[in-house]
Amino acid sequence: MDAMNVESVPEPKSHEVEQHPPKGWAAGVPAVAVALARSVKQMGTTRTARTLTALNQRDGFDCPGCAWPETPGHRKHAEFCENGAKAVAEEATTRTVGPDFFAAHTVSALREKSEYWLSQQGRITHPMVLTDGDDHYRPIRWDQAFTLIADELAGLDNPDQAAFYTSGRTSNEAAFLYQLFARSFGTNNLPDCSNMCHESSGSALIEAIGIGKGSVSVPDLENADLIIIAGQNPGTNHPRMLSTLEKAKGRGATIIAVNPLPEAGLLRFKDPQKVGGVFGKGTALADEFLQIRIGGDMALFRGLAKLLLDAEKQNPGTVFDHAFIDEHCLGVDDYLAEVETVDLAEIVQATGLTETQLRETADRLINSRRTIICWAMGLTQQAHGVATIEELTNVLLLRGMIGKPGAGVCPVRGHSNVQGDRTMGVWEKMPDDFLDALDHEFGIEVPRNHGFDTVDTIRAMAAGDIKVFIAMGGNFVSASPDTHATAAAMGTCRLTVQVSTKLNASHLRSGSVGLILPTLGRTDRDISGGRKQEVTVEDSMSVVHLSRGSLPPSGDELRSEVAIISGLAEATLGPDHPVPWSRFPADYDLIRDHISRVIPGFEDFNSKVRHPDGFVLPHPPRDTRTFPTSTGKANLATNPLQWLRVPHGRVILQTMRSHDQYNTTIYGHDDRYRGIKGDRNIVLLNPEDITALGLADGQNVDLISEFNGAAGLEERRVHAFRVVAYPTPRGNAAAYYPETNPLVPLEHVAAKSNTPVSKAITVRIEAC
Ligand SMILES: Nc1nc2c(c(=O)[nH]1)N[C@H]1C(S)=C(S)[C@@H](COP(=O)(O)OP(=O)(O)OC[C@H]3O[C@@H](n4cnc5c(=O)[nH]c(N)nc54)[C@H](O)[C@@H]3O)O[C@H]1N2
Ligand SMILES: Nc1nc2c(c(=O)[nH]1)N[C@H]1C(S)=C(S)[C@@H](COP(=O)(O)OP(=O)(O)OC[C@H]3O[C@@H](n4cnc5c(=O)[nH]c(N)nc54)[C@H](O)[C@@H]3O)O[C@H]1N2
Ligand SMILES: [Mo]
Repeated sequence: MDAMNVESVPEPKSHEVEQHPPKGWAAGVPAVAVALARSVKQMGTTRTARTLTALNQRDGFDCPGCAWPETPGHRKHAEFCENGAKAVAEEATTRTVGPDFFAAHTVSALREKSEYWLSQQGRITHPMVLTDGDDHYRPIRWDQAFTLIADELAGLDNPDQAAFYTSGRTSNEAAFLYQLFARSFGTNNLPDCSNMCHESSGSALIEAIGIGKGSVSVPDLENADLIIIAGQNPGTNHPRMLSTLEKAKGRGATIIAVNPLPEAGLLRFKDPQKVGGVFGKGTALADEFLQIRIGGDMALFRGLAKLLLDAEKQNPGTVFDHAFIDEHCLGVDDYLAEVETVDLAEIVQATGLTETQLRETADRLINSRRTIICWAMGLTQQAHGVATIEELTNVLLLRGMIGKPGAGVCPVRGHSNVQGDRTMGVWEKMPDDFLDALDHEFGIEVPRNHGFDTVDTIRAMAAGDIKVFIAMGGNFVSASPDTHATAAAMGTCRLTVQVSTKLNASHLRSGSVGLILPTLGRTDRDISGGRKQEVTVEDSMSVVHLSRGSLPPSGDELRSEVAIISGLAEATLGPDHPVPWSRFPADYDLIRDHISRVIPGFEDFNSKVRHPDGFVLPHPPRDTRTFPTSTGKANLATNPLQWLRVPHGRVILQTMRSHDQYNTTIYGHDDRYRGIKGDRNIVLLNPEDITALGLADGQNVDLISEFNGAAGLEERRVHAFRVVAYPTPRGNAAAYYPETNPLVPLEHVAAKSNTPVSKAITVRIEAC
């Protein structure tokens, strides 16, 4: 189909890295130019125009880029950002990967290719199978694929030998059917990408306020006095958030960025959709940049709590919201007793900030009537991530900053429907009332024991306890920690099945038998039962709305996720199963009707979701200051203070996204805002660390992670990374995900949430 198809996407020559000083501003004209150039390259001009005008419009499709919401009532023409447009271009590409491609490439040869090369080959067009001992994927008919899977599932000793992974792009309808299928089959083994993402936020917020979702809306942000953005790089990962922040700023909000790196989007922003943004200097977004040491955030919020407590003691009744605390909170006395013991010198050491910065930030908190704290992976992917999020929630609760306009918690989600997938029941430990509702709705009996999350699935695979692995999207091998261990674990399965849009490394690390099932994406037209089917998604602020793809699919063999799950369920559970599987593909309204009777907040789903802006799900703390926790109150957790000490001669490494990738899908090699171009195997180090470690800028090194596991010191190595001098704090390094995932120990996980610690790996550096 496209001449660019197979061989012409070159691998970049390694270490041709070009470095420019990091950019002081984000977006602007270059952003629009890059977005358009990439779109035209992937799909040509006509399809580009058609696609970008339908993006995030009321009658268009939801951007597969991120979960940032659209402003209600204000969806404007061309509501897209550079990285949303790139995400769309990658999906709507006219390049294809079909049987010819797989005939031309052996699996062993493809294993040598980078994720970038694999990503750039295009959309998968046919169901393919890799049988034991073969080195080529070969075409297989859909019905044969379903029978093969059904037979393997039927042959298991028990249903818990199967695991059903989900990535966060799956629609609500598909997610609901998928978990229903897994549970009807008999297991709660539903690991998902969220286990590696915002699980720490969910764990902390469910305990603290009774619901694992953010409590603010876009208008809340626009009307806040103070917005703290910790451990998040919105200029790259949630670019539309910058417009919201700009608006907030225009109304007088103060913005504080808490990050080890001076990320462009946090410092200054040029809105490409405004004349001023095109020609002017842009808006300075952050009023204060707190360059924190990796893992220092819990100490920061504990230190702020101590300064609030001191101020409250000096002027009783002026700092804490006593009426709110008395009516709604538990655990305040214990928490404040712990806060009392804080030594500010330790906070300074843990955070790398000055006492003046801490005092100024505390004053800003005290003077703000409406405070919002936003966060993402810099906080969640830490061993003490849950405690850190509990701590920041405590600070908000002391000030009564939940359940009133312009204030609250704002965990900024990643994948465009990761929050919706959870609402639909994709979680290994859904509460019993949800499971009871499934039983009642369908006349079935689903299991109650908790299933495996992502890390436990890998452990179980390695122990030989998972025989069939099914993935609804994602790239399990590359996104998970400990790449080599995870790849080996996948290899122990009898069957691995991946429902995918694009080729990735997980397809090349299958079980004895591997299946790839090609599916429609968010941009694709979905016609079934003689009509155009629509799906729904939920954004980061609990707004549910429709998404309608419009592009002609890459081939006739592609099927919707709904059709694939229904076909699979019918083959596995038989025609007499009480769930009417065969009726779903032709009528997504029917799925929504079931959802409306199972999940609270979805009553009248089909009519509510046809409102132009969709509808907002209930959130008791936000709506009525009620806290559906085990105690019925908001709980302030008391945890011992935790922060990271850098061992002598080592650095703490965080693994993050460049400006030119979507998780494991690599678009290119231009991390524009950080000024790094041409290579992804790089490690950012503070210039003084480079000297202290006896290294030189530009030198090639091996990175060796050191982890004290159950059996003693474990070492993991990646080879030939280039040292790049960068303004990161002393003792703190940074490198890209997924290239550095082989360094993340499978056993190094956050307490309570079991999230891999991808932002704090102890690393030794050796010249190579
Ligand atoms: N274009 C694009 N958009 C995306 C994605 C993508 O890959 N590409 N991925 C999507 C997904 S799934 C997600 S989860 C989100 C991720 O969005 P982010 O969380 O913004 O993603 P990361 O690149 O992991 O960035 C983490 C940020 O935390 C900082 N950080 C690291 N350690 C610490 C720490 O200890 N403390 C503090 N305060 N900061 C720290 C890093 O310097 C970095 O700025 O983005 C979503 N949107
Ligand atoms: N070291 C390190 N590791 C990390 C992270 C980190 O910051 N550092 N971040 C973690 C986070 S936050 C996340 S969310 C995970 C991401 O983990 P995943 O969600 O598993 O990974 P992705 O790279 O987003 O998955 C990309 C693949 O999804 C498929 N796909 C895309 N769109 C669709 C669709 O509409 N339907 C279907 N069925 N398939 C589709 C394509 O085949 C594509 O190759 O990675 C985690 N891993
Ligand atoms: Mo994520």
